[in-house]
Amino acid sequence: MITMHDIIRDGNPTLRARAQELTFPLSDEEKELAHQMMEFLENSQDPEIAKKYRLRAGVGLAAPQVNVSKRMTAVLIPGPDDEIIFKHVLVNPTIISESVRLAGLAEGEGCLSVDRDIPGYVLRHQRIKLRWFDLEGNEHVERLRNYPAIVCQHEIDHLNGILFYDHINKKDPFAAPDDAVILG
Ligand code: SB7
Ligand code: NI
Repeated sequence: MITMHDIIRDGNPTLRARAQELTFPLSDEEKELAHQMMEFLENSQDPEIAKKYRLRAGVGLAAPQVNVSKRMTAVLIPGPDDEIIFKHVLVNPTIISESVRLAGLAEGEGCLSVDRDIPGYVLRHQRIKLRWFDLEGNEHVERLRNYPAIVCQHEIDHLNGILFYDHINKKDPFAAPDDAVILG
């Protein structure tokens, strides 16, 4: 299983590289990694398992974070009472279109690969149209907004060597356009 020991931290050059596209069919190793990444998210969101293995809770994990420079990321967004809002492994994800309007989390963002808290708004597109492939090579297209859109943009950034704090305004970390949506 993947634990915090497998997750590389800011400073490791893999986190700043552009990850490679995958080709289909995926290898058994690539499929196994995808399952392991999703299992990490499930474990990290289970209070007992997370406590036992000292996992930080995560809603996403990108392959470069486990030192695999490939364009694959797992996303698991839980909703209220055991509902699941979004659960997919995204292979070769791309944003086809995006809103001009921006959105950010009131609390800012964090990252399993960044061990310190960095305050400030990370403003991202409030709405995106996302295209990706599943493990079998089937194409998916979905429109996302607000939190799920933010998480997917954080993950796709990892595939491009970008970390959340790159987006924070250095002079005024909480500056935002008047029409930006700040999500409580
Ligand atoms: C807040 C947290 C995340 C995404 C967007 C806002 C995910 C944190 C876990 N990760 O480091 C995944 O890359
Ligand atoms: Ni991250």
